[in-house]
Amino acid sequence: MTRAVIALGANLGDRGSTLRAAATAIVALPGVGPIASSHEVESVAVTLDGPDPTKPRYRNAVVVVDTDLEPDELLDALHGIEDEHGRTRATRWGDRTLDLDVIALDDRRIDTVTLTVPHPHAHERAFVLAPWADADPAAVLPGHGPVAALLADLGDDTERVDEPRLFDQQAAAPTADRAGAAS
Ligand code: PH2
Ligand code: MG
Ligand code: MG
Repeated sequence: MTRAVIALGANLGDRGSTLRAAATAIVALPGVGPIASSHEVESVAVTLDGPDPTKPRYRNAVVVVDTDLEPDELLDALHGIEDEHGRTRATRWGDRTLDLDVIALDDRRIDTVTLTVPHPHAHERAFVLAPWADADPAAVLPGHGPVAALLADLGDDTERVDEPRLFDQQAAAPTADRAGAAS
């Protein structure tokens, strides 16, 4: 069983509905179960040239799940959910209806042509760190340290959206209960 951290993002369409539908679809995948989820946050679109206030703003969120899928199986399943929401892949870092990124898989390190874990840019993106710390205040980004501390160093430029968490089920302490289970 692997604990997986998945970042969700959208800046086109009904972004909130899309993020909630995607979270529901993720935990409905065979071999995937919910652990924790964040509220939604909003932030300016970051492009290859830096933050761009002329682009539609993003909604982002994070879900933490347990899975017995292999990393490539999980990635394929996430791409399937992106496709169901009309995701196109024309421009790198272009506007998108739904983006699902694997941020961490326990403390595993993966570097293949299709998947790099931990996500190489997670530590420099408040729109990943803020919802991750919200879903799991004790989370640690392997190789970088506690997520809450990374966010404090970086500065949080995201705004919390006044909506419930993406799903109801919430383990009391997503990281702590994992450590306890392993010892
Ligand atoms: N995702 C990107 C590019 N830029 N900007 C924000 N605010 N949020 C994102 O999720 C995001 C982005 C590429 O995946
Ligand atoms: Mg992304
Ligand atoms: Mg992506």
